[in-house]
Amino acid sequence: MKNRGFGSKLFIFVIMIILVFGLTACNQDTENKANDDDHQNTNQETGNNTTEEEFIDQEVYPAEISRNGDQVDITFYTTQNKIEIAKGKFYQGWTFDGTVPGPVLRVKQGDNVSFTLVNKDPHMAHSIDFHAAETPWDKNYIDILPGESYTFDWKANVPGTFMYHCGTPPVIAHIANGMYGTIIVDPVESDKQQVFEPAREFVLVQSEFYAGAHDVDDMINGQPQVVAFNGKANKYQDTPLEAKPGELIRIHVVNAGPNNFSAFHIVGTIFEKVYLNGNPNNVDEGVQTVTIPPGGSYVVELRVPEEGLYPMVTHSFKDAEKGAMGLLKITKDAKDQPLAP
Ligand SMILES: [Cu+2]
Repeated sequence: MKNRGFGSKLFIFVIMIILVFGLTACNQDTENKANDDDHQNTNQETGNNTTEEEFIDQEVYPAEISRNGDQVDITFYTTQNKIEIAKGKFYQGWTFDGTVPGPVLRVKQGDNVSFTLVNKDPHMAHSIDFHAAETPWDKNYIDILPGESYTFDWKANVPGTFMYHCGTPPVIAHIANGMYGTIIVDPVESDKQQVFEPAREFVLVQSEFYAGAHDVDDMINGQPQVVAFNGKANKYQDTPLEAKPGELIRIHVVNAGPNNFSAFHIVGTIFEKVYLNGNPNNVDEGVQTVTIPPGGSYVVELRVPEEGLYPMVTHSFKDAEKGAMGLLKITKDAKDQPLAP
């Protein structure tokens, strides 16, 4: 009897819980519906039938870079900015200096780098991790709180093309939201090491964008919405990278990830030489495709004899279809372009 009494009380209690939660959920549905209606009304008023999203778009502070002999001083500013990751598709970027990827840095082997990170993002901590540096993580790759800054020094001992990124947890989000870039450490010639011959150079950073800046679960378990070279899907379809027939082309390819490997390939060409991590000693010849892990890089060199269009892709075509595709245009009239146009 006692047990049955307890059982029926429990039954009533459970029913009440279900009713309360059911009603709350209904209320939320109604509220969400109301918000959706508001949104649609706003959109109808503006004649815009796409969903308006609120983006944080802070003032941009360009990076400061100065050199005195072999001393290089670099200051980066972290901010949140509205970025365009595909034609007409916007995303809440977390950025170094307002751009995704962040600025391309270029130093010489042997340089002393003094790096300052100023966190202008009022909402969260950020940090820096240079793959080109050898320095203690717990001392220098520390979280910088909003409004604060931190300076540390390191020496560029190893030549190559390296990734840098924000390393604040969850790292996957700080990378997926845009906090990464390229630092090139140009090699110094010695009896053990060659330097690269002059070439027309470009930097391409492959990366993925997921459902939203705060959807960490999708970054971990989902599939990217966009995969891009240099921050925007199909960026070089309408404005290709350009080079002249027969000239040496060197492309520094960094894979920022955060998750997918890149299988970098240029249709209609064979890489004359490829350099793992961009170190001139790590050379292979006559290569069709290079495998670049997240956090890794390859420098590829090629010469293209014939004028025409040559698509640059990741040969992992699910990601090429999501935007990791662009054109290399070989033309006698090739114009000068920046490293990462
Ligand atoms: Cu960050």
